[in-house]
Amino acid sequence: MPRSAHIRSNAPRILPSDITPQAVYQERRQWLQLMATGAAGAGLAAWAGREAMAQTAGPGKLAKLPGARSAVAGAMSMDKLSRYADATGYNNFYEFGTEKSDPAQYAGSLRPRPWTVTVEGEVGKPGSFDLDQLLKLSPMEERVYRLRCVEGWSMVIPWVGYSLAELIKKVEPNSRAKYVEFISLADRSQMPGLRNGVLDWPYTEGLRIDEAMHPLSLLAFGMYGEVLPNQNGAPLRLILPWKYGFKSAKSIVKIRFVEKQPVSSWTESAPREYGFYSNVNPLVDHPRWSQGSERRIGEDGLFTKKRPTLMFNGYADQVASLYAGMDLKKFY
Ligand SMILES: Nc1nc2c(c(=O)[nH]1)N[C@H]1C(S)=C(S)[C@@H](COP(=O)(O)O)O[C@H]1N2
Ligand SMILES: [Mo]
Repeated sequence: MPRSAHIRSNAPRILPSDITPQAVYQERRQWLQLMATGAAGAGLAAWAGREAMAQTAGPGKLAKLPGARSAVAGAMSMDKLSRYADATGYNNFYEFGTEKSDPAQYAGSLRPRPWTVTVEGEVGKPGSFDLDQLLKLSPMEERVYRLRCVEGWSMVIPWVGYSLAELIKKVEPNSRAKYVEFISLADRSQMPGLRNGVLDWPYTEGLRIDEAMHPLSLLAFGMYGEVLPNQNGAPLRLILPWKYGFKSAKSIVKIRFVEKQPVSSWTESAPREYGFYSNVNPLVDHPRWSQGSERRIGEDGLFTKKRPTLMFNGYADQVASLYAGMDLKKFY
């Protein structure tokens, strides 16, 4: 992220608050107890699913988009959920401005429908997908992921979507498809921040194909049981919980399969600061600050201790094998 976003001292203050209402907390405890007894039979799974939905309901202003509790390993963080108000009010979406409060304030001009995603490059079946086609492509799952921003804060959000692999399989990548590039919408009539030259638009991100195919890589259409609010990347975005937040591109319009490693917008803007991999790694400092700890948004009272940042954001059991033998200081 550019210097301005990180060292600004008048950044909006997050008020310390008790983020989880008691009822929600109770439900979560019940669910944990259920899991602890190993009682995950069909009936109970349905019960747990209902509890999960009750637990993660949004404020009810947007269209409902429920998802079944995910069975993907690592998909259900047991950490306390972030408040919906924080998840939708403290955002990075530079197409709407660089202040954390800008996306909530200005993303109303984004039109998430109708929406088309174009798939091109090294695939057997290139083409365009309409949003409604994508919504029906695979069953929706709810996944509670920890998301850590490279700026040193994190949140815990119940996303709704399905593995990106489901879409990738449908378009049949060929043997030259070594990487996948994701391109966000860049429309000046909808995105006032594009007038600002802070990044080279459109916002572009990239993954190695095996990272993109990993079951934890989520193509998200919703959060808190509803469709995505505009400021969170409506109508569809990526969520990769083991990578810094900026790898999770929002409002995607194009997916391109390529042979050569693509250059993302952040790497282009500051290659020393933002590498291609950008795995959460407490051992690799950002050139201007440590990555060893983080503050959980909603927990940050004046005297609240920061949390230690975990390797791969705590998802090492699931993803470390993707990087076996790689020097992760070199490939940061
Ligand atoms: N198109 C686009 N995608 C983006 C960004 C952005 O500015 N534009 N910011 C990234 C960063 S830095 C983070 S931390 C996450 C924030 O997601 P959230 O606002 O839903 O928490 O989105 C990522 N995806
Ligand atoms: Mo970020």
